[in-house]
Amino acid sequence: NSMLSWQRTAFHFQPEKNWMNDPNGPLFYKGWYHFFYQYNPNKAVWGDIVWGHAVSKDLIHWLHLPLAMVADQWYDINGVWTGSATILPDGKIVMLYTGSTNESVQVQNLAYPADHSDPLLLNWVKYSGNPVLVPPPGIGYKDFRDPTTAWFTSEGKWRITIGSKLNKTGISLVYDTKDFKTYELLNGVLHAVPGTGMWECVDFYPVSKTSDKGLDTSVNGPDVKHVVKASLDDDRNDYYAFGTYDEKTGKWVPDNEKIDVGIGIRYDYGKFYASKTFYDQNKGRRVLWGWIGESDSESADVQKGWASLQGIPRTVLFDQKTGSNLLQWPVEEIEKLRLSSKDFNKVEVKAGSVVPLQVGTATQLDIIAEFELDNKVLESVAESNEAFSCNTSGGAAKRGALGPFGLLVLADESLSEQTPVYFYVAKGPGGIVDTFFCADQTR
Ligand code: DQQ
Repeated sequence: NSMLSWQRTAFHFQPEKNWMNDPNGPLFYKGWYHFFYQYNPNKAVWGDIVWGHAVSKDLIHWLHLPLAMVADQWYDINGVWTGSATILPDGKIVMLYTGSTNESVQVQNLAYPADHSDPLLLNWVKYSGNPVLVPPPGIGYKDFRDPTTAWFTSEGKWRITIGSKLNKTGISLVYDTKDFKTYELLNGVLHAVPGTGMWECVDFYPVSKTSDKGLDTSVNGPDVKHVVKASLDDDRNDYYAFGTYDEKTGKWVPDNEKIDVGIGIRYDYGKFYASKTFYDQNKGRRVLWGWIGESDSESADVQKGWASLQGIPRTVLFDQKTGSNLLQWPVEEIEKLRLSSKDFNKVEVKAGSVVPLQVGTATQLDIIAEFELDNKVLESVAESNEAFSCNTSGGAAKRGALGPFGLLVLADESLSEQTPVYFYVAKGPGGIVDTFFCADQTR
């Protein structure tokens, strides 16, 4: 493992060196996918945050560009923090981001490309009237950050939401604007969930109930569900929920309050944080970016000279089959990286067994696996009241009737070191079958 930690990625996005965290302002413009990210140019630990910038034709192969924005104004001198892009109907781009001021107050700032004819969007201008938003009365000056992409309302205004908290209740404030310079705070919040703490990097977007096309952020209607996602500062995971959005009041109501934002489903049960989607008008899909932080120590990061990477961008869709979750799939462009493949068919995995797969030599693997449960076994299993959780149910080692099953990756010969990426199927009251997808890093 000490060898592995020195390797750089081949598939995943990372800067040439030093520290990276949240994805920022992803967008497609004049033939290029743009990716901005929270970056420390000086060291492989968080701090001195500016916006790194890279472009790609396929979301997989990246060209590193100069920093897009640095901390050079009183309103962002302590950090150019997370933000989102909005593409206006005339094709112009506005960027909203959080600045940490000279007094470490979190404010929202407006920036835009210096030259819209430049497909690489190399130069960025910060609006002279910044900051455009300061924490409203009652909100902590360090609890006001990460503006979303704006969506267009039927009133002809743009609307954004910004995560915050009130005591231990996570909330998301809503603002209307006509010009991205002056804003009006709506009464009430988009949503609030007690006990979830500070909501970072809130994301809000529509998904289609009936089609597998992605939707522009402003789309609404009877065929649409709205996703709210929050990154819980206390828990360091990204939680989402489906619900109904009422444009008139600016409020969103979860479909099921038991699986509300922050207490229900996560995008990912490995390391995945501060994620953000964007609508890719090039391919008519919604794409999810998420930051994968390190599990290793800070000193190990410093020693190797870099820290963290971005997950492969994923296409997200409402799962019409279950109606209860999103379907996530690595963007189709990933397939171009497959130089050779090996197929294994009809592998039978008996209870308690490990089946070795001879994959040959490779430094990178991209695995597609399909599992089929024995129907007879499925039927014979008794219903259980026991709640399963990737985190607390004993990982990949504790056996239940229908799981865990999956793949042991990064395993040594003796299996003393391994990372199970596994499924767990639980049959609950009423015969309802729930499938969990987990990773176990304990070994
Ligand atoms: N990272 C940014 C903040 C955000 C946090 C600072 C989430 O804007 O809340 O680097 O990881």
